[in-house]
Amino acid sequence: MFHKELKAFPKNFLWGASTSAYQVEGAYNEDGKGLSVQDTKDVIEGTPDFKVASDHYHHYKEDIALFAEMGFKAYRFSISWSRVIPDGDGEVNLKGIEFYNNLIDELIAHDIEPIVTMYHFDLPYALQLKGGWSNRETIDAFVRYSKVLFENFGDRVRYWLTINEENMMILHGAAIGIGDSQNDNIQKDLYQQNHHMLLAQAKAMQICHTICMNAKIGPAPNITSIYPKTSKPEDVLAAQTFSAIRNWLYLDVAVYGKYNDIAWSYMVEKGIEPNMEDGDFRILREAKPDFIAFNYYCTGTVAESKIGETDLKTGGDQQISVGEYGVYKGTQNENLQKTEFGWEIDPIGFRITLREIYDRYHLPLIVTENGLGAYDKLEEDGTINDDYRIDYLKKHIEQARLAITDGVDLLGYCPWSAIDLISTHQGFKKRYGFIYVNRDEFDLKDLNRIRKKSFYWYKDVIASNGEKI
Ligand code: BGP
Repeated sequence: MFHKELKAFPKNFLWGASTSAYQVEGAYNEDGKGLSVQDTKDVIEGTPDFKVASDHYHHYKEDIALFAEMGFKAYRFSISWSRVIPDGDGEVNLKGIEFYNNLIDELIAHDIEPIVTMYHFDLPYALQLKGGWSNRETIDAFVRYSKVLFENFGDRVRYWLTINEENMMILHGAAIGIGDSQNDNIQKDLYQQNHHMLLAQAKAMQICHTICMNAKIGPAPNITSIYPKTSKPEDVLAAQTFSAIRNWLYLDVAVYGKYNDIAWSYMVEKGIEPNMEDGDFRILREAKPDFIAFNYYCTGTVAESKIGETDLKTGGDQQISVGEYGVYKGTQNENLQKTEFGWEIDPIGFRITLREIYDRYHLPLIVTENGLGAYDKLEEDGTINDDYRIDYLKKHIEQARLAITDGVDLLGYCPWSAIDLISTHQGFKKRYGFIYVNRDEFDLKDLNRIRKKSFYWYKDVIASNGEKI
C-alpha cells in the first residue's frame, strides 16, 4: 500500500537502543553478584566468556554520556537477577541495588527514559541447580525478585519488560546457552518451563500495576512474520502453524490470558502440553500488559514438512528456523539478502510484522531490538565506517514510519545494540553497536569507546525525529 503523505513519528517517540546485563556489564562476580547460567555455561569454542564483556559495570557513566550525546530518549537495558539476589531467592545484595540505582539516576539526569528488562537469558545459577524453570517454585522466586525491583526502582522506571524472548529460550535454548533439560521428554519439559514463565510474567504484571501506579509493563518476545515458501496451500498452512508456535502462543497468553488454539493442538498432538494447576488460567487471564515490546531481526520462511521426511538440518538460532518433522520446514527466502552471519535482511518484513502484531492485539508497540551484526573494522585513522549498519537501520526506520502511517501505534524504537557487546553465541566479533568497544575475542586491549559512523548518523535521525535518515 502506498501513501501520498507519511505520518511523522510521534512527538515523544522513544528513540534509543538496547543492551542486556550479561552481554554488556562484565564484573561477573564483583560486589556480591551471584553466578548466572550464562557465567557457568560452556562457551562455544573460539568465543569468549562473559566475565568482562564490555565492562559497562565500570564504564556506565562514560557510556551514558555517549548515549546522551547521540540524543537517546530511552535506553533499554536488563537487570541481572543474580546481581540483585545472588542466589535467586535469598538475600538482597545492596551493592547490586546501588549499581542499578546509580545507572537509573544517571540516565534520568541525562533525560533518558529507562526501559528495564527484568530477565534476559541469565537465570541465577543457584535456581538452575534447583531445576530452573522446570521447578514451579521458580515462579515464586521471580515474583519476589520482581517486587524487589518494583519497590527499589519503581519510583523512577516507567517502562518494564518482563522476560526477554521467552519464545527463543524455548525454541533455541541451546544456541542461547540456557541449561539443558535433564528430563527424558525434553520438549514436554520445555513447555512446562514455558508455562511457569508465563505464570511468572502474569503475576509480575499484576504486581507492577499494584506497586507502581504510573508504570507500564509488557512482554518482550522475538516476533516475526512467517512467510510460506510458495502459495501452495500446504506451505501456507505450515507457515500458519509455525507462526502460532513461534509467535502467537506467547502473545495470546500475555494479552488474552489464553493459549493459542493451533499451538495448543500442536502440543496435545505431540503429548507435550504443560500440566496445569487449579487457578492457573485465572492468573493468566487477570494479567494485562500495557504494551507489547518485541525484537525483530528478519522474517522466517517455511514450507510444509511431510511426516517421514528426514532432510531437516539440526541447529538453528533465533532467526534461523530449522523445522520439525510433520510440522514445518525452514527454508531460505530467495528474495532476501543475508548478513555476514547468515541472518536474512527484510525491512519490508518489519512493516509486515508491525502491522500483523498491531492488527491482532491493538496494543501500543515498542521495538526493543533490531539491528545488524557485522565484523566492524577499526581503521588506522581511528574511524569505523559501518555504512552497512546505517543502510540496514535506515531501511527499517523507513518501514517503521510506513507502518505508523498504516495506523500502527508505535511508541519507540530501540535497536540492538547501544554499544558493542558479546553476541549470544557468536562472540565479540559479531558487533551491533553505535559505539565501538576496543577489545577482541580474547585480548581485552584498553576497552576504549569509539564513536562509529552510525553514531553520528543516528544522532541526526533522533535530532530530526526520524525526518533526516
Ligand atoms: C536476541 C537477543 C539478544 C541479542 C540479539 C542478537 O535474540 O535478545 O540478547 O544477542 O538477539 O543475537 P546474537 O547475539 O545471537 O547475534
